[in-house]
Amino acid sequence: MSGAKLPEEVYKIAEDIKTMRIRGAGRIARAAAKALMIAAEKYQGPRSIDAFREYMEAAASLLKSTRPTAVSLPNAVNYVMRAIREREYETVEDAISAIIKRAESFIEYSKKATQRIGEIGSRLLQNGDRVLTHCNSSAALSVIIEAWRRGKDLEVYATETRPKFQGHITVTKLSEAGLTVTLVPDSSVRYLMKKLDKVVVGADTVTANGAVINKIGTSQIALAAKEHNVNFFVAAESIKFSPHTVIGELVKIEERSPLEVVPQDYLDRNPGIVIRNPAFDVTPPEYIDAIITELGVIPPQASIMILVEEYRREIRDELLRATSDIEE
Ligand code: RUB
Repeated sequence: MSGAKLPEEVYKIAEDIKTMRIRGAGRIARAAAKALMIAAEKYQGPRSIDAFREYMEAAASLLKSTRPTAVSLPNAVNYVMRAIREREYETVEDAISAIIKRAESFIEYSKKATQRIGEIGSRLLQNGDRVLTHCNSSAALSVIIEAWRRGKDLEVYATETRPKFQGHITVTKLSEAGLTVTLVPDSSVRYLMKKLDKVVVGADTVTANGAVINKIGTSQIALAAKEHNVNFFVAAESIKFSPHTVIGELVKIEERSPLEVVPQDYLDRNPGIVIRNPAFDVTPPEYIDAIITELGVIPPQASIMILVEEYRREIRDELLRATSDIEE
């Protein structure tokens, strides 16, 4: 054990992700990359590469443990950590700058990818469209806001997104950008669907078979959209695609505290009532018309192509890991 302690800022970012002060799969990923950068910059431990690696791996595990569902988090951490997992360095200083460089390039790529999704996805919206979005997704908002900037007059509906009300962030962002927006209860979606033209949502994880894991309630919206022949689009950067799912690994759905649903005194008064608070759900590919990525628009069934293109090495490692378990 190198013994070097992680800087306070790293614990703070980890805590902010856990408690959702930093939230949304893209922002979580960038915050994790930034935390690794800070950890590297502030390293005060022994000047041995092994000690530095051990210290950075501790930071990586801490960050990965904060929230379980968005694959953008481990993807970001693994992308940055590859700087020291796969290369040898003469000095700790060289290893530190390699981490910083990779973290910076990840953050820059991720921001540009969200912008590019807006440019690509804006073409899927038409003048006069009534568009519904759910929760608060930077990628989905990038599509809607870019379409509006390009002169398309849109009527936007946003769900409240109980229990954490991320829909309020969405309506504020849209109205600050100049759009007219209507906030609606989550339970009104099927009633309203007949008046809508398109749905655009984000993703926390996209699996190898094209299923999309996003904020709880997304799959109900997709179901209602299918019923009413309303296009259902997902906006997701390639960092949301999960290499683990290529070997059939299931995505863990986060269960959050009942206190996000009811106050403590309700729990105290009703000890016999169980409260569940699953934070995400799975929308099967059959309910999704297209996934808008920074690399282009794909049918969900083509998700494996993004994975093979972008995560070849991770997939190889996953397959090796899976078969070595069998051989043991
Ligand atoms: C956020 C959520 C968002 C995705 C995509 O959930 O489900 O739709 O993370 O967001 P939470 P983005 O609020 O629990 O983090 O496009 O910004 O990455």
